[in-house]
Amino acid sequence: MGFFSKIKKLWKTGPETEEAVPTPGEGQPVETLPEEEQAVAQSLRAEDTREAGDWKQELQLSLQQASPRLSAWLDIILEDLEYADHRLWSRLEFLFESLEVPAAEASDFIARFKKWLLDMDYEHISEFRSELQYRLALALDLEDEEDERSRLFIKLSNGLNKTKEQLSKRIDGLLLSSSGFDAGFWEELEEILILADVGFQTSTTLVERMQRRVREEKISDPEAFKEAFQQELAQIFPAQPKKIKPAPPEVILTVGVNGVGKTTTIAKLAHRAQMQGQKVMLAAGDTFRAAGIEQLEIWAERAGAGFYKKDAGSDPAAVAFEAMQAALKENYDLLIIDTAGRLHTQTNLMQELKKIKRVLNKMSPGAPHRTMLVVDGTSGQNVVAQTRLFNEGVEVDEIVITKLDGTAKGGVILGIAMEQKIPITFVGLGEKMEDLRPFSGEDFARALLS
Ligand SMILES: Nc1nc2c(ncn2[C@@H]2O[C@H](COP(=O)(O)OP(=O)(O)OP(=O)(O)O)[C@@H](O)[C@H]2O)c(=O)[nH]1
Ligand SMILES: [Mg+2]
Repeated sequence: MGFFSKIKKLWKTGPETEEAVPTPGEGQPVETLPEEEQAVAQSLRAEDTREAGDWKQELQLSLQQASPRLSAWLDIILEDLEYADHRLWSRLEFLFESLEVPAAEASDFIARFKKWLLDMDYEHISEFRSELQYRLALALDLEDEEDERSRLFIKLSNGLNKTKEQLSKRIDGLLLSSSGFDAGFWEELEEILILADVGFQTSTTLVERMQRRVREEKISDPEAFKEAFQQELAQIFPAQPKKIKPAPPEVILTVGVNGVGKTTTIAKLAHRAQMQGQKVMLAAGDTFRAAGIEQLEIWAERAGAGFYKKDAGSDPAAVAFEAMQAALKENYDLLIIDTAGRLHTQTNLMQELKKIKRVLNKMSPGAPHRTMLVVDGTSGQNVVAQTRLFNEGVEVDEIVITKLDGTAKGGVILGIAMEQKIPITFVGLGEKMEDLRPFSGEDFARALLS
C-alpha cells in the first residue's frame, strides 16, 4: 500500500481500454484549501509560463502510457526548473490530481516535502530530485516500476564501487591474465575472495562450486565464467522473509553493537514506512546515553513519527513495555525500538535484550515480530562474529548492513549469507533517508560483477 489511500492507477487500464485523463484544476477546486488559498494556488498556476500547451499535455500523454514511468513524469515536471518554487508545487498537485489522489493527502505529501527541504536546507533540484522520486515511488507504490528499479540498481552499483575495486576488478584481471582454469587460477581466485572479506569458508565453498560448474558445463571463456559466478553468488542468499503483517502494531526490535548505524537505520525505516502510509512510533530503548535519546527524538520529529522515551538510565524493558502500551492504545501500525549497543557488558546487554523480548511478548504474543540486527559493512569479518553472538543471544530474524558505500569489504555480505543463513533485508548506502535500500541478492551479485 502506498501513502495515498486511493489513487487512480491510469496505467493499469492498458492501451486498449485507455481512459481520457481528466484535466484537473479546471472547475475542480482542491477541496481542502480555503477559498483564499485556492485563488492564490490558481494564480500561481497561471504564472507558470510553460502552460498547459506543453508540460501538462506532455505529462498527460506520459500518464496514459501502459506502464508507469515515474522518472519520465519527473523529467517533464522538472524540465525547466532549477529551484523548488511554486511551479514545482503546482505541477506536483497537477500530477496528484491526474492520479486522483485525495486532495488532503496530496497536500500532506507536499507539505512534508517542503518541510524536509527546509530541514535539510536544500533548494536546487539536483540536491533533492532523487529524494523526491524516492518519496513518490513509495507513496504511489511504484517501487517495483522498471525505471525505479534501474535507478536503485545504479545506486547500489555506485555504492559498491570500493568493493568492486577489491573484488570484481581483480577477478577481471585474473581472467585476462590466465590462460585457462588451472590450479594457479583457482588458488588466486580464492585469495581474491578472502582479501575482499568474503571469509575463508565461504571462499573455499564458492571456489569448489565454480570448479564443478566449469567442469560440468565445459565453461571455457571469461564471459561464461562471470555469468556462472554471478549466478552462484545470487544463490547464496536465503529467500526474503514473507511479508505477513501481524495485527498492529508490528514491532521491530533493533540490536547491534555501538556505532554501527542503528539509530540512523531506524530513522530511515520510519521514513519509508511513513511514506508508505503507516503510522509509526519510535521508542528510545537506548537509555544508556541521554544523547542517544535526543538523537532519536530529532529523527522522529523529522520523519513525523510518534516518539516514546523515559529518562536516561531507565530500564529499557520498561521503555519497550510502555511504548507498546501507547502504540496499542493510539493505533500505531509500526513500533520500532532502539537499543544500546555497548559490548563491554556483553552478558548484561544480552540479558537486557532478552528481557525486552520477554516483556513485549507477554503483552502481545508474537512481538517483537522482527529482531533486526544492524551491522557495519566496514568492519569486515567482525560482522560475522557479531552476527553469531547476537543470533545466539536473541535469535536474529533479519540483518541490515550499513555503510556499504564507504567500504571495500562488502564481500562480507556473502560470508554472512552463507554461514548464518539469516536474510539480509536492507542495505545502507549513505547517510540520507533514501539511502536505505531493500536488499536483493540477485541485484547485489549483478552490481558486484558488472
Ligand atoms: N556512509 C554511511 N554512513 C552511515 C550509514 N548508516 C549510518 N551511518 C553513519 O554512522 C554513524 C553512526 O550512526 P548511528 O545511527 O548513530 O549508530 P548507532 O548504532 O545508533 O550508534 P550508538 O547509538 O552510538 O550505538 C552516523 O554518523 C551515521 O550517519 C550508511 O549507510 N552509510
Ligand atoms: Mg544509537
